[in-house]
Amino acid sequence: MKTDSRLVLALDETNGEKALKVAESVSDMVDAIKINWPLVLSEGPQMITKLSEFSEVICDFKVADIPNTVKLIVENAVSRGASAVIVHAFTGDDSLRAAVEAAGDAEIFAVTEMSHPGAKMFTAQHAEEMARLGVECGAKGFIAPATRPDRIAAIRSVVGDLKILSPGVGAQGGKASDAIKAGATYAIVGRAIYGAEDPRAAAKIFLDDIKSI
Ligand code: OMP
Repeated sequence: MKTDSRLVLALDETNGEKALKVAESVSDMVDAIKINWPLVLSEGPQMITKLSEFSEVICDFKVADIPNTVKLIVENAVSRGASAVIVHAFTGDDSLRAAVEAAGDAEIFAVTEMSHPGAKMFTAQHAEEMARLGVECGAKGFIAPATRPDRIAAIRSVVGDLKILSPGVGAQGGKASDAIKAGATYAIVGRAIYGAEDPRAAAKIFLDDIKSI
């Protein structure tokens, strides 16, 4: 995945036509488009292939299952054109290794600490451990919260040069430049871009913020 703009669009728009319109309008401004269950359940997994025609696609399926099921999901996503798949790390080493193996040349990104307040109950308490496990198992990137930049810095100290993708920018209150300054490789932005009246103008605001560092 390129690191030109360091911005990733979280395309959780559930109307396929609108989603494609937003994606096309900002595809030259983002390094990747992240697709999650809302769009896949509304418009079908063929959205992965459609979007992959003009952007790298990250399948944010937060896979959390036994190794065989993880393998089947990751293989399917990659065969449809995904460049990366997001999986949970709390499932342990066997499931993580199965994901990495199934991904082949595509990348596996592992969730460490989530961005919402409830994350403090469980994922935050084991975030560094999960990041360490992800490194050992071959994950190429990690999800860490833009809502708590100090936690991005903590995860950065564990994962070395590997990628960190930070959601929670915009609608959840985080700031892209703060996340990047703390060590994120990419800031992930959803509603604040796809929900804006002019998604391209909205994306430009985040790009300018990142460039201001
Ligand atoms: P907005 O809050 O609309 O910017 O969207 C954030 C996107 O990032 C959504 O697709 C979330 O599912 C995703 N996300 C989080 O918000 N927090 C996390 O801890 C992890 C993710 C993720 O894995 O991308």
